[in-house]
Amino acid sequence: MKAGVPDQACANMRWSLALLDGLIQGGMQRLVVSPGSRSTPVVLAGQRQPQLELISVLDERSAGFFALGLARASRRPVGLLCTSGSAPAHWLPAVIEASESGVPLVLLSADRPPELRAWGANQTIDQSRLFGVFVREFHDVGRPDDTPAGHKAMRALGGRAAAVAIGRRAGPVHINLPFPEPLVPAAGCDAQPETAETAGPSPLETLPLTPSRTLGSHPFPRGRGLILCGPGAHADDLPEAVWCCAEKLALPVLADPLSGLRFGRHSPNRISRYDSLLRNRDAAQALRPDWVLRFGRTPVSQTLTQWLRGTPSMLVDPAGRWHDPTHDTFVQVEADPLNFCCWIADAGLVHEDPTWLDLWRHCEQRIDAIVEDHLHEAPWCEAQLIRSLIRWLPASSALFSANSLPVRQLDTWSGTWDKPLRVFGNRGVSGIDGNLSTLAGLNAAGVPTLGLLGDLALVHDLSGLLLAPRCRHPFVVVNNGGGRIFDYLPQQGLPGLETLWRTPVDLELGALAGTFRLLHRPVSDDSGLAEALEVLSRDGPTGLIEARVDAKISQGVHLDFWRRVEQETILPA
Ligand SMILES: Cc1ncc(C[n+]2csc(CCOP(=O)(O)OP(=O)(O)O)c2C)c(N)n1
Repeated sequence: MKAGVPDQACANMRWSLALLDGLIQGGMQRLVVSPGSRSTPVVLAGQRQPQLELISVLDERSAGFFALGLARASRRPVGLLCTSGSAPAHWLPAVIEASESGVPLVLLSADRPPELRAWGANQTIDQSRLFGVFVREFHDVGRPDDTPAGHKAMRALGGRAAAVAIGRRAGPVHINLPFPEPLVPAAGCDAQPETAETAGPSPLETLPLTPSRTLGSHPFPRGRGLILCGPGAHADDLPEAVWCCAEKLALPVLADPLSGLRFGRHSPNRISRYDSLLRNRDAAQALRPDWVLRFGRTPVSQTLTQWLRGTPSMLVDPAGRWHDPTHDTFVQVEADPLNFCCWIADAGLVHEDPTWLDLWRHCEQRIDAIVEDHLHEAPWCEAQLIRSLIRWLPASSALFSANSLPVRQLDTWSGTWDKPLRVFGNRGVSGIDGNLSTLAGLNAAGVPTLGLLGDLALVHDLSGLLLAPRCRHPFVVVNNGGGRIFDYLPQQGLPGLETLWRTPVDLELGALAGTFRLLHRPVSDDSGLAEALEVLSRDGPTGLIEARVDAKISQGVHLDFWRRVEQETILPA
């Protein structure tokens, strides 16, 4: 091999080693291999895994049923490996049997890289979703990513595949592995399996657990922990269980705006200012936890997700979903969060450290104070708007936030309130589509909900205006000249920002509202807002409040605020 040319074959093998690491940690001890060329990187990786037995079977059909027998008897995930083309198709009858009888098989099909598919390359077919409904999960992993992050993702995938295969709905899992040539490494490729030391802190282990099954014997993380509640359709009684658990164990609870925990019963453990707080370097350093207990989906705050990257996390989800884009879950608990909270509060596994909670509380209060101070002077923008809307909303009513800046600004500015309020948002895929129609649906279901939408989100769902009369509260459209989120993203300096990303719309919102027989009030300060809320709630049909925000001024308010947080002393003296 020429000096300086990366050895693709060695990269393929390291990639495969990471996958096998995860599978072995998840309990796989045997891999049934049918001979072929494209699958070579996995065979070479398997030869270097002392804990893995490789068993060779020529005919893939027979290999499939043989693996089925191994898995049935051992009740462990058993791997199958073959080359590309018709080879994996021969597994199908065994896969069907495994699916119907819940036997844990992990199907590793080697493949050509994507650029060779559908171009007449030899022994190449479309292998994606080859086993249709007969596998619990299918993953097409793409070209090998020979970086630490790529290896971490592969290890996590191996752990997950094993966990799913033996999970509540046990059965086969299919992973398709495209390998570019060359497949046999040059001499000097020293790829080795990870050890506990070299693999880094995560994932230590990935298993589907229920408290009754294995958690009692599972090593619980040591040191300082925190609870993170992301967006989620949580049960109404979850907040109380989280507060009881957190208060008993002196753990801070980072409450996403859509978690259901920012509003309602006061708890000294409730933290909402993390997105701002973490912009201060000293605070971000001092507040770093050793472990995280997570409920719900990935939080709105990207700052938080990035900061937690690499921190071992315990993910609790009643349906066993894997909301873990940073691959840091070391144990995935398939359990009802409420039961889990009660269990962990009583299990005595967490060492209480009140100074840890005090530190978080101090920092939260510091940011509260900086917010008050900053907004006292700052020109009117979404920050004051959001706080005024929350203040105005009657207890037990609801707020729906559209995606893009509204939900992020809600995250930044809401703070916490003892008044019970429900907060909704479409964070499943974070679309700006259908936001007004969703708001109307919430209201039509009997939950009086105030909406907060960007101007593009409104335009995207114009026909939602037909449903707006079903709303029991006004809805607020932030008219700031298009998709202003891009002013905060790396695209902001690009030529064509205005026409290709920001895409401003010049809307006469009064006329638009009139066309749909909705009332309209333009506002640009708090007193105008108060009057509009009062008039639109009093006078029968609901209406559209147009919050006229100067995007440049608003961005100035936000950037100045973050700069202040960065520069001020946040930590206690
Ligand atoms: C259906 C859909 N299309 C495109 C996007 C990408 N996108 C995210 S934010 C955004 C701009 C939204 O602008 P606006 O609603 O005015 O909110 P602002 O950023 O100004 O707060 C776009 C186009 C998306 N999330 N969903």
